Amino acid sequence: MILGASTFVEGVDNAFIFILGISFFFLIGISLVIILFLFRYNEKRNPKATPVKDSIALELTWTIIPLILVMGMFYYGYVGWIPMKRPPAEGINVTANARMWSFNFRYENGRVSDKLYVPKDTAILINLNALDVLHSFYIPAFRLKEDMVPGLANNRTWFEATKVGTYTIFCAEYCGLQHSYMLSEVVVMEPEDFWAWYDDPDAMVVEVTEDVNLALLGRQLVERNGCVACHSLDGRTLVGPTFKGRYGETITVITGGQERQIIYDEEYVRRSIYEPDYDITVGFRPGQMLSYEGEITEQEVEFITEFIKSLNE
Ligand code: HEC
Ligand SMILES: [Cu+2]
Repeated sequence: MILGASTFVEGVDNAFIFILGISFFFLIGISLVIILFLFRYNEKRNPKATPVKDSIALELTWTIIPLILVMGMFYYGYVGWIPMKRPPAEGINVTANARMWSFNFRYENGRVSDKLYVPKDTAILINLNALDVLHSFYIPAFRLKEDMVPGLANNRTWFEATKVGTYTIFCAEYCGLQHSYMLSEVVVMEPEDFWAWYDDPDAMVVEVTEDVNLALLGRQLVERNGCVACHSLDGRTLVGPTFKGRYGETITVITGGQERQIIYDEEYVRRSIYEPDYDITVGFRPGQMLSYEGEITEQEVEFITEFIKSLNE
């Protein structure tokens, strides 16, 4: 039926279609009976009502048939759900990090990506890690949804994709102001393409040649990492200060409870990204922005700085 691309699809769709089918059967059946009774038992045709009293047959019918139907729903639901709770022992381990308001994915070899790249027909074992508040990991095309709970041990899920393609990942738990920005993609590839991507040692470091536009790389990083959910590029104040027109200015921050003046320079951007609560920009609250230590490399900080600088032009 509706686009599906994992081994869970059949189980979930069977339960859905079974319940939907029963619902339609009763919707149509009850509507027809109501119409029929309107004619058959109206006052002209049937002036005197004959109440039914103590009918064992009737009682049994309307107890046993619904019981069978709901047990059928339970059966399909259970059969569809069990595989989700029984991950295979072997597979590719990925940690999915969620924060307000973006996802990123960390692989065992240290690769970090804002999209989830996976090979087809392979079990992907996902360790769900919510860094701040409740989120939920939802891939409709895989019929997969699992809450991400901060601090919950063993918060895991898994899937096996069956079709090459790109599918949306949503956060399905309202997690604050920009919740609707919180989405990513899972890219299912042929295994050889996936391993080529996975093993590419150069993929993490961008070679800086003359014609690479650093500010453009910075813009992509700022968009991919979801910084734009909190920092506008046009001067508006969102959750955090805007990136526009700040670079090079003397700004007032609170450091360890003391107000001080500092220059918004590369070092300040770097510290803001790795230790956001060290200097708090006046007028903003600490604890809103989480550290990107281990997620954004030193080189990427450089690109982001170039981008923030370019917003002054
Ligand atoms: C959840 C919201 C949120 C996200 C996401 C976020 N920040 Fe922040 N950021 C803040 C807040 C709030 C402040 C101000 C408080 C403080 O200084 O910690 C801030 C401060 C900053 C500052 C200092 C700005 C100034 O004008 O003084 C920089 C630079 C910065 N963030 C960069 C980033 C980058 C780069 C990213 C993405 C990799 C990012 N932030 C993601 C909320 C966020
Ligand atoms: Cu969320």
